[in-house]
Amino acid sequence: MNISEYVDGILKNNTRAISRAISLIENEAEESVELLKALYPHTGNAKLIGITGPPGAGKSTLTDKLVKTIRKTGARVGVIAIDPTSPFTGGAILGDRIRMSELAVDPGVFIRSMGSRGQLGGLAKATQSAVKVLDASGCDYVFIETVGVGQSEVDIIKLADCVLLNMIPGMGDDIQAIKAGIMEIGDVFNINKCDREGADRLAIEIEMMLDLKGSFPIWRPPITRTQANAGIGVEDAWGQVVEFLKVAEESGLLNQRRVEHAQIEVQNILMDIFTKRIHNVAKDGVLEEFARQIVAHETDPYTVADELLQRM
Ligand SMILES: Nc1nc2c(ncn2[C@@H]2O[C@H](COP(=O)(O)OP(=O)(O)OP(=O)(O)O)[C@@H](O)[C@H]2O)c(=O)[nH]1
Ligand SMILES: [Mg+2]
Repeated sequence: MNISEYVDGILKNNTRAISRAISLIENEAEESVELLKALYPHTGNAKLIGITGPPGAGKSTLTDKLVKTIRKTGARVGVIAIDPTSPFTGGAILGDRIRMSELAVDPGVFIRSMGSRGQLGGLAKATQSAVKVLDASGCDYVFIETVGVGQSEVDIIKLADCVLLNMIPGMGDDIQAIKAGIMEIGDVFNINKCDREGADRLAIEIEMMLDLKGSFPIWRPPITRTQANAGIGVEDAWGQVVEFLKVAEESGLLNQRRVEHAQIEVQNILMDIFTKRIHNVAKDGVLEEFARQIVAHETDPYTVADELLQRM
């Protein structure tokens, strides 16, 4: 497929073209940049919803139910699940596939899981690009599911238009750890597994945390409650997401966020370009030779850095 065939296929919501385009992005194929440039004018319609929370909180189950709720309105949905790096969750990924298999046959839904890459900013950049493909293909909503632990996951979730933070009762001290990272970025706090004890207590803790954070001139994150596996409370949780998006759009918050996200995107792209250039200029033993000279005090690291910069 050449670039215009890709673009054509994606705009026509051709599943194969979409899949292959996302693979190009994941593999950092050279054509992917041309493709993304060509797709950009066709993006901007989809709302990007980040779903995060601790491992096993029911993120995938909730996403599955949310997608079914949205599909009743006829809107089209994309889902990108970021594979957790932890080997312990390996089984859950398989679980996701089975759980979401009903959705997989719905032509109005596209589901894709993406693997974590080692590179700094690499996964966030790849995710942002994959979202563009789905956006251009006509999705009205794109979900990104990540486990809310680790900086790279938080970095991805920060790129969403709306963050739905999924918590569970009885997390005990875990909530402290989670607070530090992702509590800051929730637009809607959902307490899932409300069939378990401790939902009221968790709700009080979240409210207290929000009180400490101070004033919310535009939007105070509401707390919703679900029992995702039974489909209970899902419509209400979605209702709050929709309400947030409406408020964010009308107040200019959404646009402001997207401006911030575009800045991060450009920085990630630049970082990537420079990382590759550094890698290129330092290969074939060039860097090692300079390192020997540094250790022998024939030169110094700063002079070498200047010299290599000239060659980039
Ligand atoms: N009791 C109870 N179990 C639930 C509820 N929602 C989901 N589960 C179960 O919790 C388990 C984990 O659900 P997942 O949806 O895979 O959770 P996840 O957050 O996506 O998990 P990871 O992606 O591995 O972090 C599954 O066995 C679900 O059936 C709920 O409301 N109550
Ligand atoms: Mg999951």
